[in-house]
Amino acid sequence: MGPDALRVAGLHDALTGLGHHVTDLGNLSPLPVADRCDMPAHIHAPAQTVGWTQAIANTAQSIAVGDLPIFLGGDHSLSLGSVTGMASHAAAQGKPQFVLWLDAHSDFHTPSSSTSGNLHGTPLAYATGKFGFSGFPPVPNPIPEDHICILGLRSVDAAERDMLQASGIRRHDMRDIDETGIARPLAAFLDTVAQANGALHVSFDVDFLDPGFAPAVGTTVPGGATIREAHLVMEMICDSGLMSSLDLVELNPFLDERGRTAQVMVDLVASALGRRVFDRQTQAFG
Ligand code: 6HN
Ligand code: MN
Ligand code: MN
Ligand code: MN
Repeated sequence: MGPDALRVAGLHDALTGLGHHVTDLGNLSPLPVADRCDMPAHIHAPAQTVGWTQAIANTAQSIAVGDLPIFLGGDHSLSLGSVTGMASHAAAQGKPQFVLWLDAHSDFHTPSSSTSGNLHGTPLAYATGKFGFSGFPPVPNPIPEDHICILGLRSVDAAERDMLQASGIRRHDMRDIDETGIARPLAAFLDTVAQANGALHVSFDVDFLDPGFAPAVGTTVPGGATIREAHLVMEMICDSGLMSSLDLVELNPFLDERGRTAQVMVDLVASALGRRVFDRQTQAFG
């Protein structure tokens, strides 16, 4: 239902209104997989998630060079496919892949460290290719840890803490953002991506936002980013010209209030893809 809520909220028209040519590939289907899959017993829907991971990674790799795919969710487990698929896409062009993770959570579990059994808590760990994900497709182009930046953290499980601590992932919790503003850590990361001439995948989990502005997500955590902080992130990403792919994930329209979370997400994508009040350099409107 998440992708349809984004469609109904006007994602297509918002982007065509900015001069972009938009193709909706429709809803994907998971590739058929075995009934069972070699994963810990507490993991939910392991075989289906493997099928989705393969389907989404294949689609990501098939995107024409220069096109910018937006993966609409749905569960954040879709990023097992989108991130690894886009990393292969970048590798085919000789470009290093970078990932900006906008989320209250670090999503850095392995299937065995996850206590909830929900695979939406695992995509970043999978994308690094460093951990055991038996039953899942191998990761041909793992993302180096220092190519990953998480912004918005305020809920990290004990096992994730230990693994994150031992990793080179850049991470900024809400306190960092309160103290320095969100622009400073983001600008530093964008600068790293630019220096490396990298491809930038942005994974936007609705729960990055404060639930007061964005209630339509199952894993709300109070104390998140404001609408203005999120727009600034998207505007800076736009100005950088670096974004090559985007996930919009975890939108659950059953939890929304008259579609307002979906509308916020559409407006944020518009900011990432060129909507402006006026140009900062020329001061020209439009
Ligand atoms: N998300 N750490 C919790 C878990 O169940 O592993 C929450 C994960 C949330 C997942 O943000 O997409
Ligand atoms: Mn989920
Ligand atoms: Mn989250
Ligand atoms: Mn997430």
